[in-house]
Amino acid sequence: MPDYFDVPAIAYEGPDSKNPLAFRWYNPDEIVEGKSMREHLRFSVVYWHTFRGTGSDPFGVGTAHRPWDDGSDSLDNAVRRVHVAFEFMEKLGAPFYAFHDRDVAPEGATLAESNKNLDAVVKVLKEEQQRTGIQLLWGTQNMFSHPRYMHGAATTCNADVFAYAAAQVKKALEVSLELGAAGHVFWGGREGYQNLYNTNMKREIDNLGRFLNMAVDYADKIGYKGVFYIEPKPKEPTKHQYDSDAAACINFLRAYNLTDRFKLNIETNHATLAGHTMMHELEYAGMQGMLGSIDANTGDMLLGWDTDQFPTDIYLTAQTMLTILKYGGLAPGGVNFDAKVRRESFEPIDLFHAHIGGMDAFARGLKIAAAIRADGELDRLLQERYASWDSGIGQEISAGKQSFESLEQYIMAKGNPAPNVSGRQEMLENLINRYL
Ligand code: XUL
Ligand code: CO
Repeated sequence: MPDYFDVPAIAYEGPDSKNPLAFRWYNPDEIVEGKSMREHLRFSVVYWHTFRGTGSDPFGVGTAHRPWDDGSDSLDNAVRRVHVAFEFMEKLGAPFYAFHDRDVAPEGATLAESNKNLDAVVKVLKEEQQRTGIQLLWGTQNMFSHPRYMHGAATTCNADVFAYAAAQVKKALEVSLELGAAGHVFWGGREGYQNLYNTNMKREIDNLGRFLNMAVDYADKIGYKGVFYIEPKPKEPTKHQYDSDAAACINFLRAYNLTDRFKLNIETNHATLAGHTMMHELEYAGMQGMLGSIDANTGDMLLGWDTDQFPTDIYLTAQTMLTILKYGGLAPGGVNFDAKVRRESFEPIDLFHAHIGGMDAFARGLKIAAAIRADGELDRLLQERYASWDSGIGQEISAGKQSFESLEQYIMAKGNPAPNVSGRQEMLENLINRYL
């Protein structure tokens, strides 16, 4: 097998290293809170951006220089890409990857032909997984690129397209089973609307609930036991996606009896498009027991779309890891780099720089979060803030032992509530800065 990247395996060299092709923080075997960094972070490389991204944007064609790719839709090209991908992931030391069905194998003229192409590539993926030990974090299906899905897939107005989508997911689940995927993602693709004048929202959302229940039934039937994830995103491509944020997704999952089988895959840039922070979305999912996995990336404050840039901001990764540690980690989910190099970074080596930076930012975020937790000061301050709920009237309210009438009696007798205490916003922000 030829070497497609003229790069040695990326090693940990420590914070003082000036080598751009080395890790300064990600030290896979280093133990943090009793687990190795490798186990905490479970890094995953995405096939769609890293091996299929061309660097095109709405204003111009692709710029990416990928000498191994002949640009054709041939199976040969697809199989060669598999070898490139595994060489890349092996050299990077990423234990996981993720793909959509159409990322790895060309779409044929019929579904039967697409399935045949997929089978041929899955065979090679499986061999490469066995050779390297790299595993599939999650599989998924592309139900948004082809024109048949212009009105959506599970939420389409065209029942035949719903049937096509069901058959496509059936096959994708068989692939997830075959490759031992730890999870299977449903990102809403074109499930949403541009205009409520032509949309029967109830019918569309009922159909989405029905579709995902059929997916669960089929997974049970074939014995696929991976976790299902919904990936919230508020807009793009439609102006209103049904899975708009963590709260909307959890409400949907409850309404359609899907919470046993589904968790959420929270993506940073989607959180910010929804007007939330990543920490908010993680906290919301975590407190509901629905935090599954994350798509790690970042947007650009000055661009209004899903730019999917690699994360380098230590504040962001520290907040992300603080919340993830609070809810007991991500496994069997992971930190999946749903991120792309920017158009100007067109050389293959840029793929390494981008991932190394993202992995280091997360490793550093993990260490900062663990230090904050070990110190315990933030926790103590939080507990103190809610101390009124740990005894007396607060404890009784929490235990369900009070009513409006008894509370009226209580406060009438007391006269005025106990005085408020400062929220100490600035002090807390300064406290976090101490660990960075
Ligand atoms: C789209 C997005 C997807 C999902 C998988 O914004 O994030 O790539 O992660 O379908
Ligand atoms: Co994503």
